[in-house]
Amino acid sequence: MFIDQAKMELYGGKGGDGIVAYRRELKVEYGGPFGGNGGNGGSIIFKGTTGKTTLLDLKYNTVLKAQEGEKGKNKGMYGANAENTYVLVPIGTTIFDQDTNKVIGDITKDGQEVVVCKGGRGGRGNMAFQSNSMKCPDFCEKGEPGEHRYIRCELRVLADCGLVGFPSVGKSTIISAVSNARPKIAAYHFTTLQPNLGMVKLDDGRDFVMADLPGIIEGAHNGAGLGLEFLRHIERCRVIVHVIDMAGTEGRDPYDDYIKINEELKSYKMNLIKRPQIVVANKMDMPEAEENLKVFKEKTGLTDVIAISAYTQQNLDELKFKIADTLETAETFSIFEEDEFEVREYTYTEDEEPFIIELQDDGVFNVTGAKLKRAFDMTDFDSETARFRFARQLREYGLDDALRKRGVKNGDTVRIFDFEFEFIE
Ligand SMILES: Nc1nc2c(ncn2[C@@H]2O[C@H](COP(=O)(O)OP(=O)(O)OP(=O)(O)O)[C@@H](O)[C@H]2O)c(=O)[nH]1
Ligand SMILES: [Mg+2]
Repeated sequence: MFIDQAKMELYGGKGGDGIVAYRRELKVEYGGPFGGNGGNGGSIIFKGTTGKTTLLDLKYNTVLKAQEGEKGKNKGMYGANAENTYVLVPIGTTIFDQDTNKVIGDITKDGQEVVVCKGGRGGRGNMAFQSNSMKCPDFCEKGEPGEHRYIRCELRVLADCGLVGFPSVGKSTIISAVSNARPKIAAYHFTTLQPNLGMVKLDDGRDFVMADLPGIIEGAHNGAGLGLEFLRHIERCRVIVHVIDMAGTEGRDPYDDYIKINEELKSYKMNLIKRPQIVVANKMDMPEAEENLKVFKEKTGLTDVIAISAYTQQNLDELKFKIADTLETAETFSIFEEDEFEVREYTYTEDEEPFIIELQDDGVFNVTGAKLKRAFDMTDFDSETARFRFARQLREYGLDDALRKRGVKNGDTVRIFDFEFEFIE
């Protein structure tokens, strides 16, 4: 089964918790803190491979969780960092953030890696908090939670050129005549339901990848037939090979077909009509073809139409050379603009609000915010010292002042995630 879209929910691994421990050595007189840091949680990394051609595997693994970091250990030893989780995807896979629609990564090379969901940092053990002012800390940090995100993967085959045209014009016959690809060929429409790639090798040593694409019909850019699904696969092709049934089998009019397909290419979002296009007149073995080609050239004004018969394998070399030559000067491009990629910041900038205060209907002041959540999640509320430290962090962030400004008075209730407390001046 060919699957070229998949949605997933990803969880980066939580960092391991730090621990509280003390020195208990025979010859060390005053035992100090000795609890080590937790290990970092595993990240989820997508990696391109030539060994895959569809996103089928992702369909069965819609929720993925990376491993947690190991807890810190005694004697100041760090917990082990968790292994990263790798997801192998075919070349040509784009990973989008489902919430923002931004591109997280576009995989166009074998072995290319994209960190899609980061694991959390390990929490610090009590040894890490030792300082001149705090000789023996009795608290530790919990591991940072990993990222959580919803993503969407889309596959657009990576080929140098793509065969485009109405159904049954002979696209699959052409690719099987010039490359190692062996797609199904038949006299009914939409024989090809998925893109097939073939490697075309020339006698002069050049080679390129050709994609046999499913047939396009009028209105495809609006989703007619199998429309957009297929047009998407043309996006990465640097050269478009426009195939026309010059015999006009099934009562087709070659000129009409040519105009309609170009209309679709023009209407599709990437303005595919601007790509270098090679026009191929196929089925030239048929009696009507010669006359039709003459009329076609007159009507279009085109002079360099490549006339072939895929069936009797006529003139295929000319076609191969024409494609190879055109590819030499065709632009290479990224199909995404720079501003379509997400810009990630793992450290918070100075001016970002560390928290948001909202007065709720029940009279409680609710405090939320990404930075605050992180500090909250990493606090071990069982430890009194850790609780004090959290309170101090809040003061450093300026929460006290902000609450006062927001009109919080002595005795009012303030809620921070799961915790409620009374505001006391
Ligand atoms: N006479 C003749 N018939 C051809 C030629 N090329 C293809 N055909 C026939 O045209 C029919 C359709 O060929 P396909 O290669 O399956 O066409 P396609 O464009 O891939 O069609 P879809 O996959 O449905 O879009 C088959 O019956 C082929 O044998 C040719 O050069 N001459
Ligand atoms: Mg086909």
